[in-house]
Amino acid sequence: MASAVRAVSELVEEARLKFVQEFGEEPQLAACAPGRVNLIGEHTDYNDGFVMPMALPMVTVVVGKQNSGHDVCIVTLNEDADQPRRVDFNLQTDLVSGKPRWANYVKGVIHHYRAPPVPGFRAVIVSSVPLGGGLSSSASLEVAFYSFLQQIKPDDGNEVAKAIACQQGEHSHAGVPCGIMDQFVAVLGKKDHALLIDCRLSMEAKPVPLLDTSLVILITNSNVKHSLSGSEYPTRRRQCEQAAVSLGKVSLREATLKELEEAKDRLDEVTYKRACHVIEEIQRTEQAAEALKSGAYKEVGKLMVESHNSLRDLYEVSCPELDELVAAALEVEGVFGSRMTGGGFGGCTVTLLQANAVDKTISHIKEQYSGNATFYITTPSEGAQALSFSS
Ligand code: GAF
Repeated sequence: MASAVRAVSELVEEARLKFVQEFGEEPQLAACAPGRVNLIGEHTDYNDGFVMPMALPMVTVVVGKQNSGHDVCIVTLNEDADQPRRVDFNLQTDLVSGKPRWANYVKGVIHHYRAPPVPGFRAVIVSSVPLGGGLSSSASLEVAFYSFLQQIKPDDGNEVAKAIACQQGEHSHAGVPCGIMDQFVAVLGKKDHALLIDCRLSMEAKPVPLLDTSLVILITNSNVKHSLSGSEYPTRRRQCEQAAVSLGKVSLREATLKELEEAKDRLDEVTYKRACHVIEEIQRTEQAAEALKSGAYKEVGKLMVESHNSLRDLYEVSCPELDELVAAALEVEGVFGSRMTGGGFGGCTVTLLQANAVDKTISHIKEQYSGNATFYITTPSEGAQALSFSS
C-alpha cells in the first residue's frame, strides 16, 4: 500500500496548536511550499541545462506572528532526532550558520530576503515532505519560509528572484552549492503539470500537462541516505565546471557530444564521463518533454531508464539500493520507466506506470527490495502559497 499524504489543513492545525502551546497566543500568518520529484534532467541544472520536475502534494507549512524587536524564535515539529527542535536568535547579531542545522536554511532565507530588514517573529514549522529523502525537503522549507516573510513584509513579488534568493540562502548558510531546480519548482510548481525548466539565466519554464488518469507517478523511498551525498555533490559541480573549461565553453549546456568526442584524448576518464552524462541528459530531458506531451509514455520510460543508467555508470551518483528498486520496478508489466531522482546516494526513485499496474508494482518491489521501502502515489501540485486559518 502507498502512504497517504497528510492534508495541508491538518498540518496547519497541528502547527497552530503548537504555536498556541509554545507562545500562549494565536499565530496570524501561514504559508506553505511543496517538495518536488524530478521526472528527468538530473544534475543538469547547475550546467545551465533542462530539468523536468513537478511539485508534490507534500509540503512544509510555517505559521507565525511578527514580534516587536529583532528576536526570532522558531519551533519545528519535524522529526530530526539529533537536533534541538527550538532555535532562538537575534536578527542583528546572530544571523550566522550554527546549530541546529535545520535553522541554517531559515537563516539563509532571511539573509537573502529581498525586502530587508526582516522584523522579529515567532514561528512553528511542520512538514509532510520526507526529510533527507531526495524530495527536496530543504527547498520546501526555504520557500515556505520566504513565503511566510512575504506576508510579514512584502517584497516586489518577483517569483524567479524569490527562488534565486532561497538558493543563495542554501549556498551561504547551509553550505550546499545546489542548482536552482528545487527552489524554482517549489515557487512556481503548477497543478496537473510538470515543468520543463531551462536553467540558463533567462530561466524559462514550460508547463507539460500530466492529466492522463491512466498514468501514475509512483515515488519509492529507499529509506537510505549514504554519507557521500553531502561531499560528492560539490565534487560533481567542480568536475562539470572543469569539463566546460576544457571544452572552451561557459557551461556544458553549450557543448555538443561531437565536441566532447573530439576532446576525448585531452580529458581524463572521469571528466569525460561526467560531461557525457550531462550533455546526453540535457538532450534526453527535452526529448522526454516532447514525448510526454504527445502521450508517448513508452518513449518517456525508455529515456528515464537511460537517465538512470547514465547516473549509475557515468555520473556515479546512484547506489545499490536505488539500482535494486529501479530493476524491480522494470520487471513489472505496465511500468514504462523508472529512475533515481534527486542528488543521489540514496533517497527515492520515480516510476512512470499504468494505473492498473500500481498494486502489483508495489508488491513486487517490496518482495525484491532488500531494505524497507515506502511508496507514494503522487500528482503534480501548486507551488508555494499563503494560507489562512480555518475558523
Ligand atoms: C539536488 C540539488 F539541490 C538540485 O539543484 C539538483 O542539482 C539535483 O540535486 C540533481 O539534479 O536536489
